[in-house]
Amino acid sequence: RMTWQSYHRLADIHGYLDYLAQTYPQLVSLQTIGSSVEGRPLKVLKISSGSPGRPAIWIDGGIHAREWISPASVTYIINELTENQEAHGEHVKSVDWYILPVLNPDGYEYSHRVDRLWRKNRQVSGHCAGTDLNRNFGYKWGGAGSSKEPCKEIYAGSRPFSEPESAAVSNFIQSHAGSMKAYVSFHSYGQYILHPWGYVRGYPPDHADLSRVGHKIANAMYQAGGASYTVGGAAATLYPASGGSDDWAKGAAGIKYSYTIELRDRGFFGFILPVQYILPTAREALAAVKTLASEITNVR
Ligand code: 0X9
Ligand code: ZN
Repeated sequence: RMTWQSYHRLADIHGYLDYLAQTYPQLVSLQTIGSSVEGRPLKVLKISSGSPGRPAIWIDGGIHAREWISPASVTYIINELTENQEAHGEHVKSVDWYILPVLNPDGYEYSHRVDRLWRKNRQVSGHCAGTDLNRNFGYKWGGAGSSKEPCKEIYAGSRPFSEPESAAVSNFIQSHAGSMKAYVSFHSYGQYILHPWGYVRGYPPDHADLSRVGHKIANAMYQAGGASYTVGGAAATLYPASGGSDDWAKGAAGIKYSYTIELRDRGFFGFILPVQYILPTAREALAAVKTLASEITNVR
């Protein structure tokens, strides 16, 4: 049903999640954590093979509509952690995984139907549509690299968590705050492993840990798919941008290992990544989250 030889529409992705929940009820459960502006469900898949109280990892994809490789890679991760779990070792089984493959379903569908390069959600503000969900999180909201102008690509929204998509993610993660040990958001493009901070060119106190694990992730990704990823602070490496989900996960939710991973490529195809790159890129994404799992469980 699901393949990684083409980019799928939202209904296919959601249908695949429903199928997994029905097929593996002992391992997989599906929760709708909220609705988008246009009323589409925000579906989080939980993968858990054991008792409660274990460390958890949050993964999201598709914050930005046009970054199609992100939901494609996140659904590949889901496939491997469910239908092929035996191939991936103990650390994968000792973590609770919470995975939201399409955080911005309205934008994702709009990018399929109308405008391939659409980035934001589909909230209407005056004569323009769309809030940049990666400027709408409530940590250092409204600062550098965001805009108050609704027509801009980096419009931060009318207030922190003004958007139902970002608010739902924040409420859900906050309700699992104690167990959540890592936050990963998949974007494209550029081949970067970015850690906080994004709002300023500075680093949290445990910068050395974030950097060390970031380099481990980069090595694993290179082994898995052959692409090189650059590791660094988001603002220092890319550009300052406030109100990002990664900064919120670190600064407000207190999740130690918080990363934004910009998947392939380095700009030759950019957002319009040809389908033959889906599988190698998705293998890199899987290697990234497995590295995090082994790090937070100390199982090799
Ligand atoms: O600008 C963004 O939101 C991300 N890059 S993208 O090209 N996918 O739009 C980078 C976000 C990095 N994190 C923060 N600045 N907090
Ligand atoms: Zn993005």
